[in-house]
Amino acid sequence: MAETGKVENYLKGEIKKHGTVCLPLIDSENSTDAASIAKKVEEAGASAVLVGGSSAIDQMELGKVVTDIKAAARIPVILFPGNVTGVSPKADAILFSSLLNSEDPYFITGAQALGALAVKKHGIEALPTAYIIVGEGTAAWFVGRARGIPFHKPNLAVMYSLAAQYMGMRFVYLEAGSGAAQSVTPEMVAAVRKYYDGTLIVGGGIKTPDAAGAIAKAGADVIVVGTMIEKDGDWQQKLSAMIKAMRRAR
Ligand code: 1GP
Repeated sequence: MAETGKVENYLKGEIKKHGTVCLPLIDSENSTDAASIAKKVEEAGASAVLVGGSSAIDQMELGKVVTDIKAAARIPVILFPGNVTGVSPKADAILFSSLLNSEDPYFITGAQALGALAVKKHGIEALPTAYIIVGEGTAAWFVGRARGIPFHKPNLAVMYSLAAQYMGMRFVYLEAGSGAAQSVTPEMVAAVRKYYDGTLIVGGGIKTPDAAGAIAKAGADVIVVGTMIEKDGDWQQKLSAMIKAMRRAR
């Protein structure tokens, strides 16, 4: 069995130090200036950057975004692939994810088999992740053919998360989807936290310090913030307030 790698150990250290950490998501399709965004998120206190998106398919663009971020910031770059096209050589790690509640085996094991050798060849550290989609109507839900877990059914998320743990997945990502009108509820996060022993990532629709604080308090180890960074001009201060709220919460 392979030992846990550098990025995983680094993340564990960050979580130990801060309680809940923030991984901002830079969408390789929508970011015109990934380097300056990465610098700003690093200054605001982010622990690493996620790069990807459920409908990102342009690998040249992705490669450029990863290279630009690496040149501008010191925090690790972690790929967040929506498909095999989400693998890119210069990244430090990848959320090697199985969309557990997809109805299409392609998103559970198919894309993973197709992408695995590229991950190996480029020496990217794989972080074994159960990707679980909550709610519906988002791009991740649509593209991944997910049977979204209803927001008010925390037990279903617990079942999937515990199954993920028993299958050896050291990360669970509860995803409401980018730009979701509603984020995963603190009740669902708390229910999963009670049973799941690995690193718990929560994302989708988290836009305010209060929302981030409540999810952190419920037991999220990592909070992903995407849309807030892409759209709002004055986002750096807001992100820094969200990160402070996460750290205070635990
Ligand atoms: C999406 O969870 C991430 O995959 C981030 O969501 O864009 O809504 O912050 P937002």
